[in-house]
Amino acid sequence: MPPPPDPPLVVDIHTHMYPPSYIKLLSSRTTVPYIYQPTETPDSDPRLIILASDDDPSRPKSSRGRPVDSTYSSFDQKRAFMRRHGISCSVISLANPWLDFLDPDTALKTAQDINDDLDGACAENNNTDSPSHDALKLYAFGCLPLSAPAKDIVSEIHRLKSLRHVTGVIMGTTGLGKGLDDPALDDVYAALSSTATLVFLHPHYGLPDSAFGGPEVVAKSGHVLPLALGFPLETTIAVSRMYLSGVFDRHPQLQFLLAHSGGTLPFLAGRIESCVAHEREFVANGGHRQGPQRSIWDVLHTNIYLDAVIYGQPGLKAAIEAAGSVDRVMFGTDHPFFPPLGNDKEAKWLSVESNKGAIDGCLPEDEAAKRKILGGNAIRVLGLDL
Ligand code: 5CU
Ligand code: ZN
Repeated sequence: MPPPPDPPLVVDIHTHMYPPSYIKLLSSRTTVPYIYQPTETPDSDPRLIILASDDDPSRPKSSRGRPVDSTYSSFDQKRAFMRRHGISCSVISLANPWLDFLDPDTALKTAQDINDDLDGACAENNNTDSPSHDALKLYAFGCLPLSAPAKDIVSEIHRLKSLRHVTGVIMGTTGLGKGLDDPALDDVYAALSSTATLVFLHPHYGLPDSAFGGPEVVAKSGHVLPLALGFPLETTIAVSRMYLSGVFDRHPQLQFLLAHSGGTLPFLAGRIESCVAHEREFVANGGHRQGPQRSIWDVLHTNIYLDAVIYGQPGLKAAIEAAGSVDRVMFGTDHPFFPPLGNDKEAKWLSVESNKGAIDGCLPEDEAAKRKILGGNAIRVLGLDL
């Protein structure tokens, strides 16, 4: 009998942290995004108030947003989570809203400090000479000072190449403030392309409350509407705008990894393609505007990777299909968001189990494909040394 195969290497490419320096920054603020330490109950966890809908003035601050405990900032807790779920390597990223809210003057220095902190923490973790070293590996996506002048953003993109444990960047959908189809981003896209820097695109702003019937309707189900629908649609709209405005025509080398399996893009790509083919505004159909030059499927298969953070088989099947192959989909957990809500501190996280379950369910007979999604693709694409 052949020996049983080694267990797959599991790499988590969607796992966040607010490093201690960032917690300090949020704690120093009183407007969104901010961290509120309840003074009335000093022993309770501080509150994380980062979404516009979190800051509901009809509620006391001590119950706005969500509790933010040490899982958000502790590397020990990250490792404990990895051990519990059989994760060999995590590519950590600053969680939303990154540095979008900073003054242009402070953005570059803050980004440099946070990126150095993340790289340093990964280096310390991965140091095999350290007495506390274990087999778990950490890498990071850096953050960009997007409110700073474009030249500073470009300089940080280049500097990040010298940080050994930084394997790409995370960013939101606002770009320089006007979205990712803003022509002013061309120098940034050129720098990302020329340095072969992978961009992990992640939502934060969702949709306005009015899309859901107003703030009263949103409040009735807490975070469900903004997170379940607002986040994925934000990603879908951002990438569709990039596509329609020709970003991928002008920058054919760009590489984006889309959070939450690309929102609804895998499901809607065919409809986008059809609407483009019938749009009279576009030159190809007799109009005056250039319109996208490439098929959206070509962009999906060449410029885009999708994470597997979709919590179910139908969504994951659509992601694999839209990505064009199992080679362009990567496992993630979204830790520390969506923690178990019971008292069992050792409980497995539903988010991890449902994402792993979807991979097993979609590819029941294909061990090689499962291994690619669980870790092989991340190792190859991000050049991880595991
Ligand atoms: O679903 C997610 O990715 C998240 C996230 O990253 N940040 C957040 O505030 N909620 C959910
Ligand atoms: Zn996330």
